[in-house]
Amino acid sequence: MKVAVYPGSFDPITYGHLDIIERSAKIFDHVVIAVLINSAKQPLFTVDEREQMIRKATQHLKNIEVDSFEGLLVDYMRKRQAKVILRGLRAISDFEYELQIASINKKLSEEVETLFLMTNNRHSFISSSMVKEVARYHADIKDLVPEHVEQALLNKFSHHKT
Ligand code: COD
Repeated sequence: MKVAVYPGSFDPITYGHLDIIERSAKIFDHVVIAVLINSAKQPLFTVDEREQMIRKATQHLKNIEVDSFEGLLVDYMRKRQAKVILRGLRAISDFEYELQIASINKKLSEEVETLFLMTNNRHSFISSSMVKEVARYHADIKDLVPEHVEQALLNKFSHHKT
């Protein structure tokens, strides 16, 4: 069985992430979306909230699993007996960061390969941080995230008036 792991912060999941997930679900038998538990970072959504939002956004896909992990990604890969890390590439600015992560992971685990999918042009400008910034000021984000994610963002920022 061809298994891939798509790791990330997903704070929150966007249409950009979802596009990568839908396309990879056609290539692999099983895709694990792995949310990083990072105590050093201050995410907007808890890991549970992020997992739930991803589950809802991917409920139309049969071969998707949503999980979370703490520590090194290569250790999680070993635990899941998976060899392919999936990542998405948007602009050139992503390349340097992604090359660094892929190189470190290769150094830590020779058997792991990182596979990149190019962003869909329609979603190339979408990032979780940009979505949060826009939602904070109550601007329209309906083309950027699924409806339930939009609602969750509106709830988080409901106290914030521009
Ligand atoms: N179109 C296409 N791809 C997109 C889009 C879009 N619009 N938006 C995001 N993506 C891609 C990103 O480029 C990325 O590849 C992926 O989706 C996930 O993005 P994020 O922002 O949710 O996740 P990151 O980049 O914060 O994830 C970082 C990791 C969790 C993978 C990394 O920090 C990690 O592995 N940490 C564990 C510790 C570890 O092993 N460290 C050593 C390696 S750094």
